[in-house]
Amino acid sequence: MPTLYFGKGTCALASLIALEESGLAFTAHKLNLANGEQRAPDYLKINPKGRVPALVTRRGTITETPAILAYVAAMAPEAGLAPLDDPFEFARLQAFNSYLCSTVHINHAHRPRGSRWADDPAALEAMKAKVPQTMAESFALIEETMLEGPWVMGERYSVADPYLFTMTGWLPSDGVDPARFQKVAAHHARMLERPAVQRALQRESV
Ligand SMILES: N[C@@H](CCC(=O)N[C@@H](CS)C(=O)NCC(=O)O)C(=O)O
Repeated sequence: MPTLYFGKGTCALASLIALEESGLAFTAHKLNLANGEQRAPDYLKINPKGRVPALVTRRGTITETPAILAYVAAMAPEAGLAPLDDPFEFARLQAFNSYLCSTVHINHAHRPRGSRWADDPAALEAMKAKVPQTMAESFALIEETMLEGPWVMGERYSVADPYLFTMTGWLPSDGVDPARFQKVAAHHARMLERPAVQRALQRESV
């Protein structure tokens, strides 16, 4: 049975929701990131990157959210979480998830994790100050050109939806009002109605 290592309020929520949606049996192990548990020697043996999520399977550990989401979808084809039989549609799904991972998440990280890129206090402040702008620009692009509705990929729910839901949840703390983006806000509300999302949020909160 796979084990997902996650932390509250992190990008690992997307993987947690996907696992809940998949119907696969899994266990979830919560790390306290504020206490630095992601850098504890035992966890670094699991994921030398010192980050969450990490999905431990009997064949080895998978890191990086888009990879975990694609793996979960492929391991549970009956759940229909990705267009596995259509290479073009699958590539579109991966393009969306890659954008969240490589651009939106990095925009966000400039607020709480600026020390990855600079030590100068003025540079750290400048990075933080830019986050409302970069997050809003990315979400405007998602709203206008990517989110088809009602789900990211149109009528078909996929693993892109928990990932978007997770990043939308970061907007208020990044200084962006989600209500500015009508489709994104409606998507977030729709996601909150799903039992799998509620179960994942419950796992985060205990
Ligand atoms: N590219 C990775 C990013 C993973 C990542 O940065 N996770 C954050 C939480 S959202 C983390 O573990 N941060 C802990 C730290 O930086 O110490 C992914 O998409 O899975």
